[in-house]
Amino acid sequence: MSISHATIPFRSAWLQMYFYIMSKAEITEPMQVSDYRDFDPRVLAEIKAAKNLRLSVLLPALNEEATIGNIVSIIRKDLVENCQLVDEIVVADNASTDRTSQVALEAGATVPVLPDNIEERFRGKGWTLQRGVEHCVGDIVICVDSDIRNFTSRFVYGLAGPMLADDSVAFVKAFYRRPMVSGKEAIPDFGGRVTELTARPMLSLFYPELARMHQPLSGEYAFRRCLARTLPFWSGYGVETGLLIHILRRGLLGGVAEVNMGERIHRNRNLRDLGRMSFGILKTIFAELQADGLVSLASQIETARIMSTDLPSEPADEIPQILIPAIDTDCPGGYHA
Ligand SMILES: Nc1nc2c(ncn2[C@@H]2O[C@H](COP(=O)(O)OP(=O)(O)O)[C@@H](O)[C@H]2O)c(=O)[nH]1
Ligand SMILES: [Mg+2]
Repeated sequence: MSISHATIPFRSAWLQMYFYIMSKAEITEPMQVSDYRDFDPRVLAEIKAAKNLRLSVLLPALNEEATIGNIVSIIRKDLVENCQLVDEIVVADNASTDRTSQVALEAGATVPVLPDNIEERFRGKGWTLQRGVEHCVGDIVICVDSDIRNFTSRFVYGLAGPMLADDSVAFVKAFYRRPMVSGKEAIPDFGGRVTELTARPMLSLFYPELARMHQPLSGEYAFRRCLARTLPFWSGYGVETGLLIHILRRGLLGGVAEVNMGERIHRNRNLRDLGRMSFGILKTIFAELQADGLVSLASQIETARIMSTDLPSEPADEIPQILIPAIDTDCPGGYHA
């Protein structure tokens, strides 16, 4: 059958409309949302065994001796000894100067020596996490921040739940209520300032699918290891934002699920620290926007953060950050970098 010339533009217009509708469908399609209470760790351990999968917990840590021991001990007791959901607990210690490594080892974690493969100024949270991923042997890797004060094993089995229940889920993100704790006082819903004042407005402007997520910056998430190994990692604070943008760009948002963890309390930072974090996240988003061709900057952006109190003669606050390439370009799970 011959196709008349007249039908070609007609067909491509329909195709364009189809792709337009499909791209909008991805935007409006709500993400799969569950609650940690939907899952029972013993049942999950059975599913994991039946599917012949292994599960790693990865805890990035920088000077967390106050909380890391408790977190590792709870995971060991609840999810290694009481049921065999977790196969390894890896603490990626970013050259802590306190007893983080010793405490983690004593509590039963593996603490690999991280390689000396990058300039020291780029060894931030993202670099630490990616080095941890490189070490993990599990088919599923569950990342959990190690400064959580109200930690229970729900943070681990809650994230494992959607992944074990549904083979098409490749990335699971935690969300929670975030009180701000000061001394003995807890102010409800005052945490998450960088999320609401920096990340969400920027994501709303440029990546609305991600702005709809409950907690795009949460430090607790699970991925299939082969996906984690084919994603690039921003070396510092932009790591969570960058991972989501790369997942979106690769058309994998349909494999993302969210899980409600109730309430999470961690170390609340002062405004100066939150400003540094916001600066890092803004730099990440601008770099990704340029890569997506969504903005084009006429000149190089500044690399240092300036405070109103800084004198012109003082060195500005450098917040170095680079995008570290993926560990692998390809993986058997079908994710291609
Ligand atoms: N800030 C920071 N945290 C790191 C680094 N390496 C590992 N981490 C760990 O990353 C997690 C999140 O860091 P945190 O400062 O609490 O970030 P926040 O929760 O976004 O305020 C914690 O478990 C840190 O110990 C690093 O170089 N800088
Ligand atoms: Mg924290």
